Amino acid sequence: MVAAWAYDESAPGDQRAPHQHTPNRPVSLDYLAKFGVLYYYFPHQEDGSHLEKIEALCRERDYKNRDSLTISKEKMGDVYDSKLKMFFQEHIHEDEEIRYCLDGSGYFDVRDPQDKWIRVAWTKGDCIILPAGIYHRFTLDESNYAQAMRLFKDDPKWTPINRPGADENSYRKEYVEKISKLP
Ligand code: KMT
Ligand code: NI
Repeated sequence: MVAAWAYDESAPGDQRAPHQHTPNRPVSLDYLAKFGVLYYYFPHQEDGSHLEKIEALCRERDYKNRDSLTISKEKMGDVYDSKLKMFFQEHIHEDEEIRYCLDGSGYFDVRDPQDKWIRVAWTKGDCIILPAGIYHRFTLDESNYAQAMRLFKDDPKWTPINRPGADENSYRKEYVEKISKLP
């Protein structure tokens, strides 16, 4: 299941290492929800009932399209390194990013309202929703393998808009405005 913590920029290891402070500084799901990062857990069931829960979420939040993506050297071949590099560039989207973990694991890093990185461990059964306009990035962890179901609204705006360069984006501004009003 999901766990989140403050990301230690000075911790050793490359992007796939956990980068926890010593001692670790855990972050709660309630804190993430305050700035729009939502989390659902649909554990894998042999009878496939986890997929029905995803269907229900899609109806509730109006997600009409989906695909699945395997992130591994074996599946991606020549584009593996460049894709991973792209996922780890800090960026926003003009729509929600919804990712259900079908298998494997990875890390989503999200910027909190103080612009600090929070690392969210994402493993099989975890569904994370990032709001439009939040700065984030993704990396595999040391297992080097993840299979993601990507859920989209019907008109997906999936181009990553990298930082810097996204600060003036209207979806970014709208998001900043929203979090500036937090209690
Ligand atoms: C994104 O936009 O950051 C991604 O789609 C990451 C790959 S899906 C686990
Ligand atoms: Ni993204």
